[in-house]
Amino acid sequence: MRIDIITVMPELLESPLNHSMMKRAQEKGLLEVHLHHLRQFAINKHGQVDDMQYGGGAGMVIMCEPLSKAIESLQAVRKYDEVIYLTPDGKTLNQPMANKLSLCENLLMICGHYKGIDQRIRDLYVTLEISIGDYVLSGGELAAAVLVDSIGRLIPGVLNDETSALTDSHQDGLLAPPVYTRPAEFKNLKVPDILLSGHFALIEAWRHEEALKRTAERRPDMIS
Ligand code: 6GU
Repeated sequence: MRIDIITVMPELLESPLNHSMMKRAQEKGLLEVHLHHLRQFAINKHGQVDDMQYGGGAGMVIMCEPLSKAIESLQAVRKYDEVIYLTPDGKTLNQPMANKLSLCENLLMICGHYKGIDQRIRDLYVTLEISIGDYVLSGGELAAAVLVDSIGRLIPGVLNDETSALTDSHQDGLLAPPVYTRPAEFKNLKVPDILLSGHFALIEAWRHEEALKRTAERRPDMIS
């Protein structure tokens, strides 16, 4: 998969995308992430990419011209499965959306900043608007990093144990059960006996039971 990201703050994306799992995905050649600085497409030599909003009100808006140039220069080279705008008024990201996007070949992501981007860019180019939750971030970059991570780890071959994404919280509509590692006893707290029993079928049944219990307690909204 190839992901192109247009941003005014590429620095905010560099570290999260170049460590851990996303680093491995890229080293394995399974994921390519290309950052594009919107300033390259500024309207003047001062590097201007934003302006005051029509109708008045505080906050700058990212202008049509630089964004349109950036988007069209990328679309001239390849066809994108989705042009995604990261915005708090988008569709809230969930696991089914990440699963679906992980099957794409080419994604283009646009990070807003300040008050956002001119509505006409959304009307003309954007095919999908995504929010990562009901709270406000200073810009779309951290949200884009979250989105790339949630998608990138699902690309076949990225995770070490390919089955492990299947047992994530949310992947089967339930929260994940508790997990334990050595030692078998820590500060008087014991690992549940069943996990030491070696009975794989019983262990799976226990895990399912714990997942149900945890989901019912913490996220009753997820139990239909
Ligand atoms: Cl995608 N952008 C911003 N600026 N804030 C957010 C968000 C996105 N998702 C949740 N809050």
